Amino acid sequence: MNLSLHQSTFYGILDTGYVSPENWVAKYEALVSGGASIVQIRAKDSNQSERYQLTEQIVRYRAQSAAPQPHLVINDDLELALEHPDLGLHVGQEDLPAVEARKRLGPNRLLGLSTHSPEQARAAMALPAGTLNYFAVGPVFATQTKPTYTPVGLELVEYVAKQRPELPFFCIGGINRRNIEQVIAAGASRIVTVSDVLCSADTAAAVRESISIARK
Ligand code: TZP
Ligand code: MG
Repeated sequence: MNLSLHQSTFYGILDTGYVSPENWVAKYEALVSGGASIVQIRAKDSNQSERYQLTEQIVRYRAQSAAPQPHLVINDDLELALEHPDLGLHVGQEDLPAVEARKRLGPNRLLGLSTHSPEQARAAMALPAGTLNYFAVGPVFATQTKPTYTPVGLELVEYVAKQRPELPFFCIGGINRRNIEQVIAAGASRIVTVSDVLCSADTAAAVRESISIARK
């Protein structure tokens, strides 16, 4: 599989905090048809069997779909990622260390890491080549999706962009169609939005609009 993310602009998250089980596959489909390059399954409030079942639904949908599918990653569940050959993994600072995760995943799956400070971003950029496929920077703005985290502000986006990292980075947290322009102006070219697109009645159109603002 081609793991290059250089053409990618939008990263979607299928989050159980916003999407009910009845809408699970339809919202995935909407993120994909809007143009998401990566979709993450984030099921923080689900137990293991629910998480497996929700993942299974998406894996099955992808297998029978004729349309090209984006990368699919699981939040913080290496064992679940290893169950399905086309799953990647996203880890946070408190999760399995990225070097360890890469060893377990092998070279052919997507691996991403969250960062929340200049130190963490520098550490991500300094990991051995081939460890990460991308890192995330945020929360840029305050957000109800991750309410206990202090926003890092556009300053961290500017700082990371100035390092001109070879590794693609995605900005996340409180980003919506009204403020994407500010994030891009700070030097980003890739974004993640969760609630803005998931809470929209037309998620595919919201993703499309986000991408077109980001690429302007
Ligand atoms: N990590 C940092 S901020 C965040 C995550 C998962 C939540 C982003 O959600 P939203 O709704 O786009 O602010
Ligand atoms: Mg985590």
